Amino acid sequence: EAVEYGLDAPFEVEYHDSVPSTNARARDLAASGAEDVVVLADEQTGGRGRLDREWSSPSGGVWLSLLFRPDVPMAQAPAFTLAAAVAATRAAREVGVDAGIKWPNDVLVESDGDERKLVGILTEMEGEADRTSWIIVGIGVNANVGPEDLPAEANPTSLSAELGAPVDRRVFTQRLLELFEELRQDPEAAVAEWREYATTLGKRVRVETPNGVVEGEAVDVEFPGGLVVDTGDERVTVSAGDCDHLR
Ligand code: BTX
Repeated sequence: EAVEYGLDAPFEVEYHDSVPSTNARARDLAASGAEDVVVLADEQTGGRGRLDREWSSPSGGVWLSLLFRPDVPMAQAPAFTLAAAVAATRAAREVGVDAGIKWPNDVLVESDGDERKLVGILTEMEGEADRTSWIIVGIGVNANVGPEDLPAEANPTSLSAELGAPVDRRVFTQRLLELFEELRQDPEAAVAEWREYATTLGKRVRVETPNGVVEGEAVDVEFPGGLVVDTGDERVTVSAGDCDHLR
């Protein structure tokens, strides 16, 4: 099912029927000086998650990467990951899928304690401490894909599986980009909005950080991307960048 995107997006759109990875393509574009581009694909043959994990990207999904050059220090970059999670959650809710965010970057559908993964987000960046050269926010939405085409061990779901019918990917993608555009103008507000959709707050978490394990109740998020954990003795802020594993 090829898609005629014809998006009216706040970004220049580069569409591929099939590409190894939209993030990799966006990195090439970044190296050639581009900005405000969205690379979009129907299928990825080498989609990537964090830590070089595979991200399965069959035809029918919304696999996209946004390349932009925000005028912020690199330390603020995690806020754009949270903004992307908020945009994806809102777009999913607008089509009727009750998504929530598991800190920092998983968008899930939760029911009866079962968490099904709907969206993955991978942010890459380059620059110096006080100046960001570019940021690439890769967003992978399982839109019109059957869960049987996704890795079962990840407990995946898709918009079409939740709704029992396919979504219009052009409309969904357009809305996702509009929402992200709005949120990226005000990353502090995006982080504040993140709280509304968080499935993590109020829960016990165990975060593996480079400085050891932090365990306690997740009580808040802080700009640009910290999760505040109450360990019982103290409040510790762990950064989105440090966290690979949240339980
Ligand atoms: P992550 O490291 O949090 O999650 C990767 C893990 O998720 C995999 O190890 C696997 O268990 C599971 N998984 C793989 N594919 C899927 C899927 N389609 N649905 C649900 N679970 C899955 C998350 O990384 C970040 C993913 C970003 C993907 C986008 S797509 C556009 C852009 N291009 C690219 O190569 N990556 C990004």
